[in-house]
Amino acid sequence: MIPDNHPRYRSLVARERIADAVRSGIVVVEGASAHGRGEAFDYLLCEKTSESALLAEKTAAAYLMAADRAIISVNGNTAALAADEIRELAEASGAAVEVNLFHRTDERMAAITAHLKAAGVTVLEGTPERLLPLSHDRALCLRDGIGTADVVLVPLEDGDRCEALVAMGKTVITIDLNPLSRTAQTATVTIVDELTRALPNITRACRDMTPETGNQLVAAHDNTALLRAALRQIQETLADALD
Ligand code: PTJ
Repeated sequence: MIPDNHPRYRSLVARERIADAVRSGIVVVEGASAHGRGEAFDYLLCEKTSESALLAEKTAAAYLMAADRAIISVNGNTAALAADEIRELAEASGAAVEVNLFHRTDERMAAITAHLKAAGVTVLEGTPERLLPLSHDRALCLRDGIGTADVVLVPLEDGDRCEALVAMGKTVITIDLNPLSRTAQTATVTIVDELTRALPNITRACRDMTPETGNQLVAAHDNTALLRAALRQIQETLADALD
């Protein structure tokens, strides 16, 4: 039991959730390693949402609200850390939720779907098809979901699949604490922020969005500038520590 006055309470709770979810089969062991990489980058970002990340979150909300067919793609880590936040974002944005896994097994698909449903998330279900230009099961998705979506939110995504989604002409929004990852560098909108801080900010922005603000955010969007701002943030953290 982690005392709630512990200075690193949020981080320790998240780590414990990931460990529990590894034990229950929702998160793969590789997901625990991915989480640790995220923790390290979050340290360098002072575990806070930066101004540029908040702008990215508002821009993501603008794309989601303007979409014809928006999908939130959920993997094991996202389900374990943020089932409630996913439900709220789906409600606020009108986006549908699809479970889409890198390490895909029928057992994990069922466990993650059940976990999301228990949190009140409506999950798209159906027969997956090989619709993404990728080998192996990473190509599988639902035709009525990611297959025909124009906007896809893929938190903690792998670089190949992000590239494949962009190559299919989709607007890809990612949440990734590593601004140097291939996903971060390839996505249309990269949110360099921690998942459980980012999702409520996107939800809030969806609720407050007007068509005028949305159009302005999309017109002004510059992902390279967002990535550079995140790298500068890390540079400043390191420079301050050296002072
Ligand atoms: O559940 P599955 O089978 O779909 O597998 C999911 C993982 C995460 C294992 C898979 O997508 C994967 O291998 O991802 P990567 O390529 O390791 O990328 C994960 C990225 O997410 C890394 O750049 C991490 O820094 C980042 N990350 C980890 N935890 C968080 C995060 N970003 C935001 N918030 C986090 N909590």
